[in-house]
Amino acid sequence: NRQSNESRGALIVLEGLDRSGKTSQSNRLLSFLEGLGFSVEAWRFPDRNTCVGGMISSYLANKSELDDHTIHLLFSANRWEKRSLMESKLKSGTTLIVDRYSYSGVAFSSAKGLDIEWCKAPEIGLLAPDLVLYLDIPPEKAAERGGYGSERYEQLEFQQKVSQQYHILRDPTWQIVDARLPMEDVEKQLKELVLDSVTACRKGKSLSQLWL
Ligand code: Z5A
Repeated sequence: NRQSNESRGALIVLEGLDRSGKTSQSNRLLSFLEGLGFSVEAWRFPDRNTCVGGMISSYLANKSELDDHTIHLLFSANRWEKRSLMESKLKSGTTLIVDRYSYSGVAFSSAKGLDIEWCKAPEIGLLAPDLVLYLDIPPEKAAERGGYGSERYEQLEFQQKVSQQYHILRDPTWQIVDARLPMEDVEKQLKELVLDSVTACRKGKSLSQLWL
């Protein structure tokens, strides 16, 4: 219905390798949009606060072992359990800045060798982002930033494979931003892109679904 579309929020997703700056930039975008008077929330996946999120968190911390397919489906389930809340927030006019989404799910699992189409399948029907911001950084450069932590996947060799999978997933609608630039320069570019997207959604751009 046109009236609710006119005031809907935008679904904005930040993607990129570990240490590419997603968390820093999503905080800055949150403050920026709040400052302009928009209703906005910052979300992240995995959402470690749900039961499924707890299983994911334990896996990432190397406290449990799971088959690659199983953990893939848990990451997906973690998005599905937030889908209806996501839709109602967007329809009521709240913009969501989301740190990692389905593309992380597909990139990380296919980097382990799982079939990419199999990885996409459980993501079908999730809400499609209005804007994907890819923070582009060579894995070697990202590794220089503060060093990796001790979580699973935080290794250069694996991040190189993830980077290749992100390249396969990219489509022309993604906005690729050079994440090697100083934080303020990245922020400036992101702000412009986000403002355009928020404006388009307020003007009636309709919500769509992933991978369809
Ligand atoms: N995963 C998955 O397998 N399947 C899925 O479906 C999903 C995720 C959703 C958890 O991610 C892991 O789960 C992740 C993918 C996998 N594994 N890995 N790798 P997470 O969200 O908990 O962790 P992360 O995304 O990797 O977050 P991060 O380490 O916090 O990175 P970040 O958010 O991109 O970067 P940051 O915290 O903003 O910045 C990192 C450092 O760089 C920090 O010291 C900054 O001050 C510095 N920085 C940032 N920007 C700059 C610039 N421009 N210049 C210089 N220094 C900078």
